[in-house]
Amino acid sequence: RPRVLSGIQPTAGSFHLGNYLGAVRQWVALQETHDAFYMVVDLHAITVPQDPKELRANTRLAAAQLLAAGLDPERCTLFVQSHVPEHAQLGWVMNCLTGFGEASRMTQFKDKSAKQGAERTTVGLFTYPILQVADILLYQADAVPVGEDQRQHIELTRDLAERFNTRYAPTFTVPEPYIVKETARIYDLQDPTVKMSKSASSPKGLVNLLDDPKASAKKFKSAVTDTDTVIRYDAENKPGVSNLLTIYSTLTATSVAELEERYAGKGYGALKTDLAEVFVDWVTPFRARTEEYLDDPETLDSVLAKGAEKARTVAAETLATVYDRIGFVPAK
Ligand code: AQP
Repeated sequence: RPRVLSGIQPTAGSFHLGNYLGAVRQWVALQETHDAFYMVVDLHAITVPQDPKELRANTRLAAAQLLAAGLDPERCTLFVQSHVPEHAQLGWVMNCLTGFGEASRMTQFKDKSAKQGAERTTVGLFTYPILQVADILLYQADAVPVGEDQRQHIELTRDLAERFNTRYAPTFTVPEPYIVKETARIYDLQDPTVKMSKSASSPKGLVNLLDDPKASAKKFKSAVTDTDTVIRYDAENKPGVSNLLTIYSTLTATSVAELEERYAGKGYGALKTDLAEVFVDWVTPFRARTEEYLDDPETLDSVLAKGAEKARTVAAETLATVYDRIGFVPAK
């Protein structure tokens, strides 16, 4: 089976609809066909300040949401990044293989550091994509299911894998991004030209899965569309309606063409009200399942411990090969 690896940050507590449709949904499907490794990336979370209590709670909450979304520990390996020390170890090696200029070109860093200001930006945030490279290469992943915003980091991963393979000896699988075109970028409901994001979206534009479903329904009903009235997918000229059609289509497994037909002659109001209902129907059991996993932290922790054990077997083998190729003396 080909292997996939991906991760999600535990920073915000609740996942948002962009995280789910752009990434997690694909993770659930891929566990059926791939040898799948998924992790909660707590090491990445501390690139910005975290309250210790919240970080711990949010890490368990992220794992609970992944299980509620449909990850099955019998079908995939689910773990917490900091439980596998090889991530930080290979991360260092990758730091030493990356050019400063090369790292400086990462647009996500540029955006985030510009927003935070130089004083508050950590070196960790700067090297974040390089740790991500290590995350992926440790598992010899063939593909990395992510949203469009991560494409540049996967390109960096490919470059560094090839660099190491050329400089030392073929060691790493060079991974491909796995980006599902239709849901690669879910947009802010209030500003459908920017991606839905926990840090950049206005509260009204961001749909958090664990928020009160009634409040989320309201956000769909007041989503920004356009002055035209036709319900038609046209990402360029009608980004708001197109975003709603994408979300509707994915949550109900109905094609966009079918939705266009169903809503021919109807107004935006009907589409928004129906989508609000579709979302509430989907999210209500999701929230209940998340609660159930959270109510039993012992089981949750033991799922994560088992996952870490499985992950470490793979990660340790890769790291040992890397250390050997570099010329480190083996620890006897
Ligand atoms: N709007 C989106 N559309 C599609 N996919 C998205 N992802 C994030 N936003 C969208 C994908 O979600 C996965 C997990 O990403 P993360 O844990 O790194 O979260 P993030 O990218 O930090 O989430 P935000 O909301 O985008 O955070 P900020 O605002 O801090 O940048 C990834 O696969 C990502 O592509």
